[in-house]
Amino acid sequence: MEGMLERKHKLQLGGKKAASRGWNSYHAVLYRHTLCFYQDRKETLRSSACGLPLNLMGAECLPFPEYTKKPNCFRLRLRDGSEYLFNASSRFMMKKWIMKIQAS
Ligand code: I3P
Repeated sequence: MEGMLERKHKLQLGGKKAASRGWNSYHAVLYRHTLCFYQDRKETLRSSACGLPLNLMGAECLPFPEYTKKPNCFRLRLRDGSEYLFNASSRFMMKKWIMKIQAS
């Protein structure tokens, strides 16, 4: 699965507050056990990713309605203690991303 996602890095490795916690938009691509980010769709063809892929093994992914500044937020907690918030383009896409990430 792939598509546009807004991303906020909340906690870094070990659960410490991430240094840069603003929102950014990416073209996200879900491979088997990893989630990768690109500036836009054409960068996927060049394999030119933004940052390291997120390892989804042992991760937890759930809706995050507690975050009220964006409408379709979900939270991804990785096994290494880091945490990301994502905002999808619609409620339908949010549910689809969560389902696919949980199944990865
Ligand atoms: C962050 C930016 C984020 C904000 C975050 C700020 O500042 O304003 O939008 O998250 O708040 O630290 P900067 O751009 O200087 O990194 P929210 O929109 O979720 O509030 P935070 O420290 O509460 O994560």
